[in-house]
Amino acid sequence: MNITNAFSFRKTSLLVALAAMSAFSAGAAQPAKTTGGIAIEQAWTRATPPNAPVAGGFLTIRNSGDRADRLVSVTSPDANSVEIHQMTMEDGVMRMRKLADGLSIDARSIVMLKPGGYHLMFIGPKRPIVEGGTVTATLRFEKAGTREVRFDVRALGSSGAKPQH
Ligand SMILES: [Cu+2]
Repeated sequence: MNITNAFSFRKTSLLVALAAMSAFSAGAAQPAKTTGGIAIEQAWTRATPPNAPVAGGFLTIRNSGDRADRLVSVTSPDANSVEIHQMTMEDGVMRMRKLADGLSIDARSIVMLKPGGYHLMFIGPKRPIVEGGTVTATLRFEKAGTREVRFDVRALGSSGAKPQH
């Protein structure tokens, strides 16, 4: 590349270099975070009353890769089990059902798990879930492998609908 080209393409080259550097450093430091293009954002749960049998888990799953993936299972040291649920309206009643085959994440898509939609269900919390605390879980994806996720506990609040299991 001669000097003129070097100057013309300096910005592009810089961007390419930065992209290469960030890809390299991310890959070197945190290989699990980039594999499969799956990233987890904004994980939270709600404080529960004492002895509540379940607690919802909400988060955003971003798939920046060009292949679909699937959230297949979730485990947590803070609950007896964790299920992947979908909330649906049946005969005018909000109901939750377990997604036995997990939750598919299309290539280059964002799936939000939120109140009233898809969510995680912490079954049998092993300790009180209190505001300001955290709940941890391991999400396992079919292709991207596992992700350790920390859910921030927000205030006990109503989202309106009282779902039935
Ligand atoms: Cu549920």
